[in-house]
Amino acid sequence: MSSRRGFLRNFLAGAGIFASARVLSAQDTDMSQGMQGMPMQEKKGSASSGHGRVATVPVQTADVPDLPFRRDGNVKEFHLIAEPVKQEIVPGRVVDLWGYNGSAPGPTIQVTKGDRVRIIVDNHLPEATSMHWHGFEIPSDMDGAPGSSQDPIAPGGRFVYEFTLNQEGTYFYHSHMAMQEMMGMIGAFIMHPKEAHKPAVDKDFVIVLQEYAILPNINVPNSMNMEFNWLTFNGKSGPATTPLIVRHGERVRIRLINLGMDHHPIHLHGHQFVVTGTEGGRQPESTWGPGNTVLVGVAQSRDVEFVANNPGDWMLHCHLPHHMMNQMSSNVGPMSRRMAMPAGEGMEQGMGMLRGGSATSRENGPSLGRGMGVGSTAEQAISNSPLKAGSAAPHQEMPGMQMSAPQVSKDANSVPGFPQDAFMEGPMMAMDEMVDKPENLGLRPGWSGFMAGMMTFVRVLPPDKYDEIMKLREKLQGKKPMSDMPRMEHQHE
Ligand SMILES: [Cu+2]
Repeated sequence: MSSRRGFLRNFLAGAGIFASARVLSAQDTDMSQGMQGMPMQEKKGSASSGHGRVATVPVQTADVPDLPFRRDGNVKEFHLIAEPVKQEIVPGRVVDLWGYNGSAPGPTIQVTKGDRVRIIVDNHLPEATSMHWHGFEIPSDMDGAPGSSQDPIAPGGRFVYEFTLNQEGTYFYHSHMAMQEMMGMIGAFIMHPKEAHKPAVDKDFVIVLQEYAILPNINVPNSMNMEFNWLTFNGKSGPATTPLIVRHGERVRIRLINLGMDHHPIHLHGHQFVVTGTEGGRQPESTWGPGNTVLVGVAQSRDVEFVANNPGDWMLHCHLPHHMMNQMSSNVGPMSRRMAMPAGEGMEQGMGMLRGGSATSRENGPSLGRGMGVGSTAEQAISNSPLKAGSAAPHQEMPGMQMSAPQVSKDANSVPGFPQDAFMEGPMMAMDEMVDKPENLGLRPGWSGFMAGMMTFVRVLPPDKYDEIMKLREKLQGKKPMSDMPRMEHQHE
């Protein structure tokens, strides 16, 4: 278990794994007032085994803070600031996104059905923005549709929204400016029921799915691109995503929210789940059927629930192969490849439209029909070609990465199809220590070499391992771990 030492070192060095914006998490805020006097619940076994009315548990959004609120009479007042954000999506890759309150996705808002809420939105962007409340049944002039329900919020401007919420489910807020959506501007807005749905869950997680097109030599997403090379869960790509930690036997809900250009089939290993909710709220139990992959379309949310009855470290990931990669482009480059033919140089070559030469000529060759965008620029003109001699371990100079040799057979270069365009999975990509944190404690050494893009774990742990991780997390965060927070008490107004 060398990982603990590495973790502490990273933590002390301010590795930024917990760098969580300028907002406090829910338990530091007014939310805690509602919990005073409630005993910390000793949770053994599943909440669903109880009977009678059960309060809800707050959601946990790994790597994303909760938005605190201020109470003003019977109104919960939130303050959202639209602004540029610097975000480290994997160690060493800091990108310039746009988000809210220092985070992209923005902080998670949690309210209870019946709440009156006021949300002050300040625009600190260099251009106008809008704030749309996706799926909310609220007055039209509160809808945040730019041009129709209100004027856009000017740079430096403010708009104050106020409404009463009589819905329950997994909702979200987002900029209604299309290009801003592709810069990160979305956040979860969870409307809890007054008492928990049955069967009640012990853990309730939120994952926001996003995607960005960020060329290797720049930090700003290209919001016009149609292809994406950075795929994130809660603003992090694997292996920097934070695993969801559950006790063996608990009932778990995972709320998935998607805002991007692609639909994501999210797959869980080792369990069957049921879809219990959509972006429109709770689904009746008669519609629940077993599955292990749920397609989360653009602008949709899906709630899945399961009993974590199978101990282990189970992958949870988008199943689109390209969404399990990082920095995806057909440029692995001269580091590991011999010079080869250029990739697609423009739209015509990218779409396979020939204007001159033959399909197999040096000028066209494998560049034909390879698509546009990230992988197609002539400056990064490398695609399928044999690996350089000795390139099995050419990367020792990359700091922090473990970089052991990939497993490649001696005659690999004679096998059609080898090497693949993007040969970037395996031990040479491992960086366990760089992404060390309590939630990763005890994972199999080298695990990080196989986690990229929209990938994380659901770790179903026996009580002692669970407690060990929670204690470590508590110590390092200096507060009660979210997962052991008491159930929410609701004000009935
Ligand atoms: Cu996907």
